[in-house]
Amino acid sequence: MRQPLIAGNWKMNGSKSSAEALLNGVVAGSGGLSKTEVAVCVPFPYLHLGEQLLAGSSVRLGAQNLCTESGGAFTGEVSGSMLADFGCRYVICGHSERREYYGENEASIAQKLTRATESGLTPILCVGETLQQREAGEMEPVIAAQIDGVVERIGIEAFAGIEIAYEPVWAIGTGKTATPEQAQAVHAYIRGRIAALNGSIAEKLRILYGGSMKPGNAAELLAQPDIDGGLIGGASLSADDFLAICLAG
Ligand code: 3PY
Repeated sequence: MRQPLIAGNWKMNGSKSSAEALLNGVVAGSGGLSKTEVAVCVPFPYLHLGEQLLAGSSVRLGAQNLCTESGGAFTGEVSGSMLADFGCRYVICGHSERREYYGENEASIAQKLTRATESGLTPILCVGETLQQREAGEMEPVIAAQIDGVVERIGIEAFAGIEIAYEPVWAIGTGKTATPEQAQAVHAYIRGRIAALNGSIAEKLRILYGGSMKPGNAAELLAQPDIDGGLIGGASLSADDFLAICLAG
């Protein structure tokens, strides 16, 4: 039995005061959420606030990125151990926005996954196809390459400490959502790909759905057998919407 994980991905949104209000709102509403694990992945400058305001609650703190290196002369970068120092449990790796705008690829993502687990963090590895790839019938080979390119670098055993998020790029920030059946089919494909290498890791692996998950569609998506939670973009910026999704899990 996999406990659902609902993780908010705030992206580059908010201010000190809105972050404070949102963190307080999530904590205030999280009391009754024993069935679902809840996390918020905040921008780096708000990690300290997150550490302080989430203390004593069951809501976990996460970040949205980390450096490929563990420390040293890498101006502007943030290491896994720094994130751990601020009480982070999770870190998102390889989000499609980072693949598209910052040139992340399987080699750099694999390094980030290693740095994250070395620092005691649980990475959330994002995979997903573009609309063009889906329409060209390339969804499966694209997802397979994203998974295999990491597995061949870090080994399948590392997936015992990793969460995967399937985020169809065409559903990110567009308001379009994969239907529960479309999402379930890809989640089952991902689990099958991992199962071919290690059945027990695949069985325990949490595969989250991301891509315009909101209160209105969360229950149906989360009811699918291979959907083990959500990585929530826009809807995680409202405590009420985010908590409604957490309750649907
Ligand atoms: C979205 O739902 O927009 C996301 O990108 C979640 O990571």
